[in-house]
Amino acid sequence: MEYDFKSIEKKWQDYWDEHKTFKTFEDPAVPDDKRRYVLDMFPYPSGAGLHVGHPEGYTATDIYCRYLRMNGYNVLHPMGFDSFGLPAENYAIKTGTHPKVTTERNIDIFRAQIKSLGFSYDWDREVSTCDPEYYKWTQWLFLQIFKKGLAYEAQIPINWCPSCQTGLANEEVKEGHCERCGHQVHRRNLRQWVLKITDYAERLLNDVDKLDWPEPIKIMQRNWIGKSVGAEVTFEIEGGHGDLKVYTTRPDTLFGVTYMVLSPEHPLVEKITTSECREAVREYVSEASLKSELERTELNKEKTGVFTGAYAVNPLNEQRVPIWISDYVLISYGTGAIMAVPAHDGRDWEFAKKFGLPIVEVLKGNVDVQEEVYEGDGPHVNSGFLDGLGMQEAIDTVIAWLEEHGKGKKAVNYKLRDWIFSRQRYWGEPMPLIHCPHCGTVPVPEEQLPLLLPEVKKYEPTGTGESPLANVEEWVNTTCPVCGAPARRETNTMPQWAGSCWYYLRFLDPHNDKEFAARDTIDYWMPVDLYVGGAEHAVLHLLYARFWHKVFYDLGLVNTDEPFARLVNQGMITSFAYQRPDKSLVAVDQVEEPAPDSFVEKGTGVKLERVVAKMSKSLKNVINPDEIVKSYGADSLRLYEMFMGPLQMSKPWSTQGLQGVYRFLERVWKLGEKPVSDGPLPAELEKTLHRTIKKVSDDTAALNFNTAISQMMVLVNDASKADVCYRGMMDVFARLLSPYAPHLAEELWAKIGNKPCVSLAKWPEYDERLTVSETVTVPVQFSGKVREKLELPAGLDRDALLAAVMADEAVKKRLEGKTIVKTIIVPGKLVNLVVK
Ligand code: ANZ
Ligand code: ZN
Ligand code: ZN
Repeated sequence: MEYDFKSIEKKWQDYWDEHKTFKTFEDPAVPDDKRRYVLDMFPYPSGAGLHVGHPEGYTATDIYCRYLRMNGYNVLHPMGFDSFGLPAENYAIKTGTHPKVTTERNIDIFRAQIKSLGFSYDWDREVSTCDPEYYKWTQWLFLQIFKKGLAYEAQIPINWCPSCQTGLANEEVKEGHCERCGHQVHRRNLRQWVLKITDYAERLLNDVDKLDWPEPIKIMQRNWIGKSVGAEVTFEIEGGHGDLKVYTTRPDTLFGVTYMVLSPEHPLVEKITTSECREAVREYVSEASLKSELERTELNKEKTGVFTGAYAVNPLNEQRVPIWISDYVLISYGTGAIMAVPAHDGRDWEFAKKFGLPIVEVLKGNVDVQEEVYEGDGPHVNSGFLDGLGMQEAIDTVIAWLEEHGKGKKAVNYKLRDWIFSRQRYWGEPMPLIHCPHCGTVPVPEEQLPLLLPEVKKYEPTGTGESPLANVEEWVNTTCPVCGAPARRETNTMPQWAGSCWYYLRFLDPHNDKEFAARDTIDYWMPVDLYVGGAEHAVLHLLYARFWHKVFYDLGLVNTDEPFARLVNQGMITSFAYQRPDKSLVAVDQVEEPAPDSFVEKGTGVKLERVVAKMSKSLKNVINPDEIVKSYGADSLRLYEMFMGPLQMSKPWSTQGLQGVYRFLERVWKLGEKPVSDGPLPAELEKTLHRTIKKVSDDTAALNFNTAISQMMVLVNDASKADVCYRGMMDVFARLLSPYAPHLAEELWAKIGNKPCVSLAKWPEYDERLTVSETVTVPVQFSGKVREKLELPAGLDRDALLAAVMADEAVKKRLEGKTIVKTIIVPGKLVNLVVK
């Protein structure tokens, strides 16, 4: 018989469904250290369907879950859909279909696609964030945050996308453009709801240290929070205009201050500007208001500014310094005003040069500060009582002096801003708040939740800055739940992040209609032991979810102060692309391969270079998982995506590689077709078998799936040499294969007469004495330079050797953030990785 993956896969998927094989219970008999919560970043069900990046992470967690289950763990492994948000709404507007309709349709497609891959989710726990049963609790949790005083309304300049006609969080603006639609973003004053994430800045920062997360993500979170330690210094403004406070990280440079700068939006600008300067200042302020924050702070940009005519007095030496305004000082950071030290700050230096302001050296470096800025350390000079001190010593000394004289104090600032939490859009959770003319803003009573999103005919943004909900009179007009007077509902909706801030908690108890999740289920499962997803969520989702979770912790709603103990980022699956000598790219269907590894353009015969690029429609190199499942089966897709390379690395798709994996599964199938023998295993095969159990166990536990697979290939190779299929071998191998290619494994398991199902069978054990093997030392080169020497089993073939090298921790470290462009392998002797 042929390897008929189609009917095998259907048969076992139906079996698992029917028997609810993967349904999970909070079994109290399972001890705490045998419970695991393994979570995927749930998908946003876009109209495009699943792409090959989704199954990568999902397969990884699925293998791990199946492995844990077979090792006696109680495993929670759920899946759901992040279904509110802008793309669905934009798509709906474009196609004239209600977002509810398109979202439901997309979810059905996604679910079917995910199910076709044989993942061991407990589907009874599926959630969808746009389901009223779900968002009832999003609203409830928001109200807890509101009642804790962590939500406030403010008129603030926000990022406004004129195309989406909505406000965007800073995190949704990429280089001045809307992350969703690419349109340039403007600044606009709007009434907004804001969450006080800054109240949690210090804890969000400190607790990063205790997370088992990839270092690059931890660094990004720290930088995003951006803690800065310095001082607030008070300067007196001449002419009885009061005080001017500045934030500086370098109070030690106070003797080098030669001017001050206010942000154009600073409230003192109006007050202190002299009549001679008024006109120029007004003009400058109005020009600055048109620029985005990004444009204003661009480093290379020529400095601009105007003098206000006013002077401040340096608290240390009583010197008069002119006060200017310039757009390189932002209103949103520190105090919105700075003391300028051109000798030792690059931006100030450029500004001083441009406007002919004096430059006074106060730290001795080896440069002439009139010619170039000096930002290094050194003994202080021209600095009175600070002379001779180094930077840190001087900072401490000045702060002590300032505090003693009431002229300033130590201060801490964060780059992190409060989180603008409202959107002027339709397709989101309505905010459960009511504006009463007598009582102010009051919560919708909890027993009235969910506050349903009203059905509307027009869900297009109004463009006025109000959400389309504002036009639904019968919904907006209500009565105040406190005093009964006529009142209006809040019409802003929540941002897409709201639903994904807590979905991992709803999975614990998805059908509970009394609470967002019963406390005992939270205590049973939390925190998430392993969270797998793309690195693109480094700061957005992961920071917001941590924030909400900490608030819940403070409210006594959850038992841990962090939601995700361990995080793994899957690498991106890229594709090959083909480049002409002028670096322009050629669509894949225009490429010919006259000889191995040589590529030319069809028609023209121009020589092409093969490069790695993101999959894109225009290059025709997008891989559709559905088609792969159709032609090769889910087991092949799963196995191939894991075999491509280490999970965390970015790797290019290769159809040849996929075919290689398919042939391997075919061999496995053929092995199972041989007559079954109950005889003892030949000695060599027995050794290979035990080595394989050990390697697959260790590698699977460490998420090194590619090397586990290559070891299974070694075993199948050895086992295929016999004319029979040894039951003793297949009984073990089916179990080892089961997490990876679960459908075929079930079939083989049944074929040798075992009762279903192998997915719940006990993981095999090995005899340590049978696993020792000869080893060789293999030098590993990076672009030709030997960087590591690895002890590896003798006799590995090219693929197995490469896989073993790539699984090494030291090698993985060196490869972080790099791409392998070429590999040179001499089995038993050398591996050279050419990296970029
Ligand atoms: C004097 C000085 C001298 C500064 C020196 C630096 C070097 P971080 O580390 O990012 O916190 N600054 C303060 N508020 C600002 C604002 N609203 N817009 C633009 N720049 C602002 O940077 C703090 C430093 O950035 C502060 O320290 C201030 O310049 C500037 F040799 O003060 B410094
Ligand atoms: Zn947009
Ligand atoms: Zn009222």
